[in-house]
Amino acid sequence: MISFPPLCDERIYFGNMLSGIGYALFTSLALSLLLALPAAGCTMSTAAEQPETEANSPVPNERSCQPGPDPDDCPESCPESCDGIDNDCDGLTDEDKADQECNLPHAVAVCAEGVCWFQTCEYLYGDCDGYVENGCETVLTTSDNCGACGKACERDHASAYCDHVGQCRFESCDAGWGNCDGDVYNGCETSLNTVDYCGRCNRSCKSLPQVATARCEEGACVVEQCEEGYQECDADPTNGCESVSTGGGCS
Ligand SMILES: [Ca+2]
Ligand SMILES: [Ca+2]
Ligand SMILES: [Ca+2]
Ligand SMILES: [Ca+2]
Repeated sequence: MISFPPLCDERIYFGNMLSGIGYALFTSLALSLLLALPAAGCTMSTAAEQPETEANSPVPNERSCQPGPDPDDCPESCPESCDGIDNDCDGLTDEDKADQECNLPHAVAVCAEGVCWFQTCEYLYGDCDGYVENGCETVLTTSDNCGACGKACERDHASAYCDHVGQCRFESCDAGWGNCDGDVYNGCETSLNTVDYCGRCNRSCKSLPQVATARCEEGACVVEQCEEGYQECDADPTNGCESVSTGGGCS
């Protein structure tokens, strides 16, 4: 088993930030981060500081070791392992091949100074439970984790879905509600059962012809009182009080 040291704050921040950026970008940034961490105040553990673990111990011989080139300096040659030792006797310690041992599910981890370091998550995966050991266990294309850990895909009074790239997509308004400001991020913010927005966004009961007062009932305008000299005779509120009053009622 390979041990993974706890993340320092800068690493966590960097990982979260990267979860919203393209994978191609973060891979290059992740490598630069590795080089910049000590100077940035993110103390990097060294093999000497780590508790005695398997990762810091000599690798057992069962890993297809063979006699080494030098009986004194390198008596046996083994596959390179992330342990601070030049296992394969090529003069390089924990070189690229050791990174392959730092496998975490859906995560990028590299070997440095004898220890595997969690770098960041693969695109559309998140380390949402905070346990490095299981890597980035959460897929970020669900309604509960859409693009980021814990970021729910919800819109007020509307249906929405999380798409294949972790973007929350507006779908449609709930009945009786309208997206009258055109902003899908606040969902369908307007009740469509008011005098100003009756049944749809651009229908106001206040602007009906020759109507003094009207109300909205279940998304339809209802004339309450006509302006003087007019009357409502055709039971169609959309044309307001369409008839000139003769004083004798509707004929
Ligand atoms: Ca080596
Ligand atoms: Ca995890
Ligand atoms: Ca809106
Ligand atoms: Ca009418």
